[in-house]
Amino acid sequence: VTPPPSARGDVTPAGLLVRNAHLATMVGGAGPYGVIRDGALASAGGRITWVGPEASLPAGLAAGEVLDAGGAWVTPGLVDCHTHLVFGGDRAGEFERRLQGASYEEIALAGGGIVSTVRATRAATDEELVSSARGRLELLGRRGVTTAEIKSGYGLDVHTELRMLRVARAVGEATGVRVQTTLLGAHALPPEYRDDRAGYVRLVCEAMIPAAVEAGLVDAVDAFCEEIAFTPAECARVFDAAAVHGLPVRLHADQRTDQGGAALAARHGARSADHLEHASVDGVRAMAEAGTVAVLLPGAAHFLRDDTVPPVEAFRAHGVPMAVATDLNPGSSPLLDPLLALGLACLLFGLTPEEALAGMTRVGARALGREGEIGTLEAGKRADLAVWRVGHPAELCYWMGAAPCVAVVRGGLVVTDL
Ligand code: DI6
Ligand code: FE
Repeated sequence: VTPPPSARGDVTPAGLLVRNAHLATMVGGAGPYGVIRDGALASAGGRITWVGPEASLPAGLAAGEVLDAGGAWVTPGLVDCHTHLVFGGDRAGEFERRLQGASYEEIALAGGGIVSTVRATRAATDEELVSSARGRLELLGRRGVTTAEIKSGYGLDVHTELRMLRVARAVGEATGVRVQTTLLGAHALPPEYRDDRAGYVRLVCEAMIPAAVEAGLVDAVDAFCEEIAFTPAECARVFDAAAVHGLPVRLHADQRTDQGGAALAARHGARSADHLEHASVDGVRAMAEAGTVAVLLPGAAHFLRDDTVPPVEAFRAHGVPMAVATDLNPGSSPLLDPLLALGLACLLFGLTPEEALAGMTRVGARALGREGEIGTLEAGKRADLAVWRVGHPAELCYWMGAAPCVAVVRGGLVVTDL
């Protein structure tokens, strides 16, 4: 890839022409990967203005900066629609204990697990949180991610949850990766509320959500519906509070046990239900009717050594769109490589490479409610692209540990010093 002369400026270039590229546009219904071989793409003002075979490039579009991709593949910038990448500390010690036989649930019930990361996050300074989260987001960015969702959920008090959301926004600004924030106050019961579950759910609904809205820090609300976390009724209360503020909702649903989470998410018109290893076919049907996206997180299944496969065949049969994300978090998915998430989605869950890549582009965008703006290479969408040194898009799922991303384009601005 030859960098254009003014690639490092921090202004949006007036016009960019990407040429000598094979495009995986990921436009639905446009054939496998929406491929355009020997393609070109033009952008102006940060938006894509033209996509097609280079041979048909209209003459007027050739002006402005040129990125010669040298025959590389270009995809939409990756959309990692489910991460928890702001947190203090790590859980490598817990990993060791699990490998000696302790289960994720046993550790959680003994006061470890999510709550141990809550302790570390509350104790961390803003600078510490920014610096560690920034490193993780930079890694994702270098590996082709141009939009990431980041959840709170390791603060579990109003002050620290807002701090997490502020850090999430700050690392977005610092890295240039577009960040969407999600309030996950209902992630675990904090120790100080051990004997007052209802009181904590009230805190989330009546204090946390309004404070996050007031501070302008929140784009969506999530909850963890699980035996070790919150009941369906408690999650429903959180969803009702989100609805009062017009916030879209999502749910950590049926990850470890079938709680009817998929159907609960659908009943509340959730944008997505996530994990879903144990979701029932009834739940899948309800999601199809509600238009709820299934977000698959194979990094967590792999890291927790859970061989239960989400009902992928049913998602296909009922037309539920499948997204794929890293779930980057310290306890169940310390996964810093978006392409490894794609590979695991294929190998553990049986997605095709094309489904997996669509899951981290077009469908990931839909899980964030941004399908009109990002996720495919089409005129009118943001010029967010990733450039890959591969011979075919399936290689993005095939290699394990490769680093084929040679450039990204963010809003029409080329970044080659990855
Ligand atoms: N499910 C997950 O996989 C993460 N959160 C959740 O609700 C795990 C969070 C952790 O273990 O720290
Ligand atoms: Fe998660």
